[in-house]
Amino acid sequence: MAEVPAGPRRTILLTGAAGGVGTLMRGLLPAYGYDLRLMDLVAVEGEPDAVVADLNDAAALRAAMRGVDAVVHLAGISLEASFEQILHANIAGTHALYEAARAEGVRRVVFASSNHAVGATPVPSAGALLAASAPHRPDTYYGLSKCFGEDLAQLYWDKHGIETVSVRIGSCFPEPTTVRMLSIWLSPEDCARLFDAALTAPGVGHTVVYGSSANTRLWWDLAPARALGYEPRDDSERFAEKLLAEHGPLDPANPDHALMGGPWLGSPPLWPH
Ligand code: NAI
Ligand code: 15L
Repeated sequence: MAEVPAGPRRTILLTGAAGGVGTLMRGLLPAYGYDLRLMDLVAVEGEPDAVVADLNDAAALRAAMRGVDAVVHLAGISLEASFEQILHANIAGTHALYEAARAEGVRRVVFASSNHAVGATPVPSAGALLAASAPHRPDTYYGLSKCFGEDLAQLYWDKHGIETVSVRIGSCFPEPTTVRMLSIWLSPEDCARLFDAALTAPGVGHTVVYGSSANTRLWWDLAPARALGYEPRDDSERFAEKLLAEHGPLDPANPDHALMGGPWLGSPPLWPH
């Protein structure tokens, strides 16, 4: 259970509130002292006050942004799609979000980036950890949109002084369901801890961190996230025996296992050309 901080509650705009992570965060973030203003393209179950609008609806987004202390930006297409779909939701949509933040004087964004921004990077050899400073290496148009979002965040810090923590989330689900996820699982509770750290750490400028629990089979350097005050408490290892029995270990000779993003780069394509 989170310790509710002393002091006034803060109001956060949560985009993508109807989605998987949004639903988990709606349950967890209020205990950290946040009041949530919700927004999504689709209705949010049980939340009649949620703003139902496309990110590209500038007037609706500005109204939703007005008066909030910070934004947790989850909205967008969360898997591979056509370039046109990704362009609209993730690239134009994230630009619209930063424009609304600038116009409304909101100074802190937590951006849901993804491991697929570096998904074409080979899985690190045993014991090695990939740095957050590793070059972008997207495995999909989706991953490319997260590279764009990170660079956009850097631009809005350098040009407009809006701070962002870009969290390259691994797999944030109640449980890991593949052997790959044993390395990149971010438990919902650790996700809330990480978002809280990203919302409260002072002087972040634009910081890129990996979003993972303290997994025994971790692939990533969590030091930049820990520097924000993130202290992960979960480890996927308790699921390892069952998942390894079901799927077998990762095989570096299998192209679907060789890259951090899993099979997303590989053939056959995940979307029609
Ligand atoms: P999700 O697909 O369940 O939720 C995304 C939400 O965004 C949906 O409710 C959808 O209606 C909304 N949305 C889509 N296009 C929109 C638009 N144009 N305007 C307004 N809302 C729009 O995705 P999930 O799993 O909850 O992920 C949340 C965010 O975290 C996404 O940005 C995803 O790329 C990122 N992420 C998630 C990971 C995970 O393990 N769940 C891993 C890495 C990144
Ligand atoms: C992501 O970026 C996706 O949004 C999520 O649905 C998972 O597929 C995750 O990456 C992953 O790599 O497991």
